[in-house]
Amino acid sequence: MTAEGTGREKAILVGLAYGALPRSEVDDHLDELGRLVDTAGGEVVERLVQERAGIDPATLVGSGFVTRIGSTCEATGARTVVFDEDLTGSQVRNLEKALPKDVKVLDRAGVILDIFAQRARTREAQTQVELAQLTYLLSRLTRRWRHLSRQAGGIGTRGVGETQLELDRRLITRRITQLKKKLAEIESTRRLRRQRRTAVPTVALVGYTNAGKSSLFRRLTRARVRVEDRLFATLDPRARRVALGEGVAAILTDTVGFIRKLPHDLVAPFRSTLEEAADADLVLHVVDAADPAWEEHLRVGDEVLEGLGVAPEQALVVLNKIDLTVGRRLPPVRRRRVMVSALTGVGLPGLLERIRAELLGAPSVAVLSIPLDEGDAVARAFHLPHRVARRFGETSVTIAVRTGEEGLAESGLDRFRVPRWPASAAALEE
Ligand SMILES: Nc1nc2c(ncn2[C@@H]2O[C@H](COP(=O)(O)OP(=O)(O)OP(=O)(O)O)[C@@H](O)[C@H]2O)c(=O)[nH]1
Ligand SMILES: [Mg+2]
Repeated sequence: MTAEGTGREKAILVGLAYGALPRSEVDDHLDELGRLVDTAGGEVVERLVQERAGIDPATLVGSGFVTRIGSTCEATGARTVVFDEDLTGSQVRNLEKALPKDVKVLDRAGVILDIFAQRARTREAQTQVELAQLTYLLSRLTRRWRHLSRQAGGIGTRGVGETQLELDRRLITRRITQLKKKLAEIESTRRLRRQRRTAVPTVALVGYTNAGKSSLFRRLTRARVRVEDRLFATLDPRARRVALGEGVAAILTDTVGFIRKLPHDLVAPFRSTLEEAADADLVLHVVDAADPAWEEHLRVGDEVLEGLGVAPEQALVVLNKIDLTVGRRLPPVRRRRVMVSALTGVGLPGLLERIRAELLGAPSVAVLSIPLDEGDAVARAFHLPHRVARRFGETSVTIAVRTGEEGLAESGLDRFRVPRWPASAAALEE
C-alpha cells in the first residue's frame, strides 16, 4: 500500500486560513481531514497551515509555502500531500511540478473517494463510487494520472481498475456513460420494489458521519450493521422494518453520512440513494450532541437536506450521545427535537413514541374513529387498504389509513374522520 511496501502511507496535511475562515476552524477541519486520512489507511506525519489574505490561483497556497511543503516531504519521507480545500486540475498539476518527484497531491474529495472505494459493498454502491471517481479524475487529469500505472497504489488511486487507469479521456467518458446507464437500471428496479411497499410508512436516518445513525438503526431494528468510530462506516443504505408500538410499523433506512466540503461530483452519484431516503415520510436528522462542532454538523446536514428538496425544519432532530454530555449544556437546538443515547438506550422509547406520533399525524394519513355499534362500517374500515394503525377503545375503534382521499371518499367512511390520532396513555404521562 505504501511506496516502501511496509507500514502506513505517510501523508502531510495542508490547510489554508484566509478571509472568512479563521485559524481555529481550519484546525478543526484538519483534525477531521486527519481522521479521513487515517480511515483511508494513511498516517499523518505533519500538518501545515498557511495564513494569508487570499488564495493563489496557481497553487492555492503561496509559492514560498509550496517550497516549505516540499522540504517537509523530504524531511519526513512523506510522499502524499493532502489539501483540505478543493483543488482544480491545474492546481494539482502545478503543485506536483513544484514538489519533489513522485509526491502525490490530493484534496479532501480524493481521500473521501478512496474511502468510498474501499468500503462500497453492493453493486450499486460500487457503481456509484466508480462513477464518482472517473468524474473526479476526468476533471483533474494530471501528471499523476500518467504515472499512475507505474505507481498504482495508495490513497486516491484505489477502486479504479488498472486497465481503466490507462484509458484516455475519450474512453473514460464512454465508461461514464455506461455506468450512468447501469445505475439508471438498478434504480428503476429499486423504485419498483419501493412502490410495492408504500403501504408501510418510511423513516430515514440522515446526518453527519459518525453521528450514530447506524447505532440507532441497530438498536431500533436489532439488525446487525457496521458501527465504527470511523468516518463513513456506512456506504450502502440499509432498510428494515421497525415496530413502533400500537401495531404501527415503519421501514427505517440507514444512510451514508454527510461531511463538510463534500464536493459536487461526489454528491451526484450518491444523490439518488439519498434522495430516496429524503423522500421518506419522516426524516430523522441525527446529530452528535457531544461533538463541539455539533452546530456546523447540523448546518451541513441542513444544507444537504435542502439540496435534496427537504426543508430542514421538516426533519426531526435527534440529539444522540447524550450519555457523553452529562453535566454539560446540551446543544440549544430550537426545533422539534428528541434526545437519546443509542449506546445506553436512554430516550429510545420516547423516540419511538415520537416517530409514531409524527407518522400518524402526517398529511397522507387519515384517522377514522368508528363507534363499535356501527358493525357494518367497522367491518368495511378493516378492509381499507394501507392501514397504518388500529386501536380499540371501550366504545369505538380508531383506525389510521393511507388510503388516499379518493379511496376514502369511495368507501363512504369519510364521515367518521377525526382530526388526529388520539394521544396514547404513555404520551399523556409525559
Ligand atoms: N457514547 C456514545 N457513543 C455512541 C452513541 N451512538 C453511537 N456512538 C458511537 O459513535 C461511533 C459512530 O457510530 P455509528 O453508528 O457508526 O455512526 P454513523 O452515523 O452510522 O456513522 P457513518 O456511517 O460513518 O456515517 C461508534 O463508535 C459508536 O459506538 C451514543 O449514544 N453514545
Ligand atoms: Mg453508519
